[in-house]
Formats: sequence, structure tokens, C-alpha cells
Amino acid sequence: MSIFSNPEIMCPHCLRKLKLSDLRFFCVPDEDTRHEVHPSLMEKFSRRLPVCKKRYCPNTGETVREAVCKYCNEILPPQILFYDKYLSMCAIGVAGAGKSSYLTTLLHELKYSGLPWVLQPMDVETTKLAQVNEQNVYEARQCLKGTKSGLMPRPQMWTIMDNTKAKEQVPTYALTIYDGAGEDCEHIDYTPLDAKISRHLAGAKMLLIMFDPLLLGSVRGEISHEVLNASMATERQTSAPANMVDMVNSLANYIRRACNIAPGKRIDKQVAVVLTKIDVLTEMLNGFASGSNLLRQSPHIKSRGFVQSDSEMVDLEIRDWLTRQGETAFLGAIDANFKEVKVFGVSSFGRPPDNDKRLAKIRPHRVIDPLMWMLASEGIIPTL
Ligand SMILES: Nc1nc2c(ncn2[C@@H]2O[C@H](COP(=O)(O)OP(=O)(O)OP(=O)(O)O)[C@@H](O)[C@H]2O)c(=O)[nH]1
Ligand SMILES: [Mg+2]
Ligand SMILES: [Zn+2]
Ligand SMILES: [Zn+2]
Repeated sequence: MSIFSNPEIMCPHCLRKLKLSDLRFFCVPDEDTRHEVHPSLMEKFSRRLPVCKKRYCPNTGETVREAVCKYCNEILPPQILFYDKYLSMCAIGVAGAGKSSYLTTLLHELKYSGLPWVLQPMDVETTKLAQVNEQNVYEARQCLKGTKSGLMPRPQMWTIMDNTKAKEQVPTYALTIYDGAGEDCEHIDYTPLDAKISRHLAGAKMLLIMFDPLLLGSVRGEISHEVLNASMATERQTSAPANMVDMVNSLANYIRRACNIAPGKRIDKQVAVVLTKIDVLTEMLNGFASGSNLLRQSPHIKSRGFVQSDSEMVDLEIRDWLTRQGETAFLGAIDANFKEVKVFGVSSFGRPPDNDKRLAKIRPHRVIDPLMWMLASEGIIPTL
């Protein structure tokens, strides 16, 4: 297979566009005898991964297993060089908004959705993180701990093999997910860490802006203390809702700087505004009515496509609800900064955790919808 048939290849760590000459290749028989392999002219010409030519190396004649980005020195899994589409999402929102829980259930749903897709982690770190999170949520039935702040962001790297298409060569998509610590994205500044976070924001195909309805005074007033405490990250229960407006504006300014977009110009990036924890909103007086579209099962998987009319109804219902809660400034900030916005509502767990933060059987609601939107925009699934 030839590498870089897709001109869009991007380093998932530093998010720079890469050419073949931007990669270094290594043969790794074992860590002690690891050595660099320089592609021959022929290999460069045919755009194939180089083969080890070192005499007496146990791997002589074998294709190299490791590529390293010349700019950031991070190892790139070879799969990242072979894909038909590159998808990337970045989840942002204040601490405790529900980002990590959401991504955990999204990946789980994607694996067991019934769609003929095969989801595989590309590297050891992604494998480990997914295992720990799945084990916590699905087996131990515990809420996740907050994501550590102040660390250099590492994306989770997945491949999706698409068995829906009856072609000999199965289309493969690279999916990278960046799930940062809410604390870091609440006040993005000009440190090297922030510069890297903003590169992730700028490089993502889709931003997931996670909005926690429990930060709204109007919602807090209507639900019991028990449910509120169980559904909030214990360390930080008092984040002010006003943060969200500032966060959206500063995020947008960072993306403009990173992508050279003129101030005031709307950003041409897909933005899914995701209202989390909607399980809490179903039983309150001012919540969503039982007949609302949002509370019905998501139709996208069954239809094997993105059902436009359903997503429009859901978008409208939540915008309406946010407006009734007085959150027009948040919606205003989103619409003023981004061109392509859709509003979604999800529950990762299906119901609130109990007083000890233990979870009942996990029944995620509509978690897959934002991803289906991205897949439809990329032409991977049809829009119906
Ligand atoms: N009721 C309810 N609560 C939820 C749901 N998802 C998350 N929570 C609650 O929200 C808390 C925080 O969730 P996380 O997924 O860790 O939030 P996060 O956005 O990753 O937070 P940071 O990593 O600190 O930025 C959890 O401990 C749960 O108490 C949900 O679907 N329903
Ligand atoms: Mg987290
Ligand atoms: Zn790099
Ligand atoms: Zn070798």
C-alpha cells in the first residue's frame, strides 16, 4: 500500500501537516538494537514504508514498524499513515461538564452499535486509557475521576474499519480524540501548554463544546441536593455558568490566531454544542416534555445515516430550552463565532449516579448523534 495517497496527513501529536520527508523511520527488533532506516530512492518514489537493509539485523528485509514525526519526535503508529479519511474531535468544557464520561460511552456505543464498523486503538496509551475508563464505568460502575490538569495533551488514536462498503479494500478512518482537563480549557493562556491545546482546537475537524446544565441556577433550584451532588464532580461544584460565555469567546479567539482568521470573522469549523446529563432534566418541571424529540431514541443508527429532520428538531428544542433558562448569551456567543453549529443533548449514563456516585446499568442516550453528524459531513454515511 502506498503512504500519503491522502495529502492531508497530520501528526496527531503536534498537528502539523506532514510530508514523507518529515518522517524518520525506525526498525525495532528490540529496544537495544533499534536503528534508523533511510528510505531508498525507489521506496520514496513508490511511496512505500521502507524496509530494513541492515546486515545481521533480525528484521532485515522487513518493513519498518515505527515512524517518528521530525518536528515533535513523537512516535506515529504506522496505521496513521494509511487511512482514507482523517477525523478528529476535541472535547471542551468546564471541569466536571461530563467530557470523559461522554467519550467513554461514545466509544463503547460505537463498538457495539450494530454498525459493521471495527474500532481499534492505534497505540498502547489509547488502549490503556480506554480499558481503565470502560472498566470503571461499565464494570465497577463508578464515576470517573476528573482529568488531570496541567499535562501536555495526548490524543487518543483510533482506527475505524468500515465494513459497510462491499469493496475489496476496506475503507479505514483515523479518529483522534482530544479530551483535555476542563480546568485547562477554562482559562487558556499563552503558555506552551496552552499553545499546544490551541493547536488541537484549531486542528480538530469537529469541536464538541460540552455544556453542563447543572451549572444553571434555574436547574439547581429545581432538583434535589442528592441528585445535584451525585451528578457533579465533587471537587468543583461552584463553577459559575458565566464561564461558558467567556470560554467560547476565548476559544474562538485562539482558533482564529492559530488558523490566521481575521478577528470578527466566523470560524468555518463544525461545532457540536452538547448539553450533557439530560437524564437530570427529564423529571423537573422546567425540563423537557415527555413527548419531545430529544427524549426519544436516536434514529441515526437504525437508519444507518444522519437523519437531518431529527437533528433539526433536537437542535430547536434545546435552543428553546436554553433560551427559556436565560442562556441566550451562551447561544449568542456560539453563533457569533462559528458558522456551522448544531446543538445536541446527551446522557452518558442514562440516569444520575446514586448518593455514593455509583452507577446503575449504563444506558447512554443519544451519545452517538454528534459523531454521526461528523461522519455525514465527511461523506462516510448518508444524510437522510
Ligand atoms: N446525571 C449525570 N451525571 C453525569 C453524567 N455524566 C457525567 N456525570 C457527572 O459528572 C461528573 C464529571 O464527569 P466527567 O466525565 O469526569 O467530567 P469532565 O468534563 O471529564 O471533567 P474534567 O476531566 O475535570 O474536565 C461525574 O462524576 C458524574 O457525577 C450523566 O450522563 N448524567
Ligand atoms: Mg475528564
Ligand atoms: Zn508531530
Ligand atoms: Zn533492522
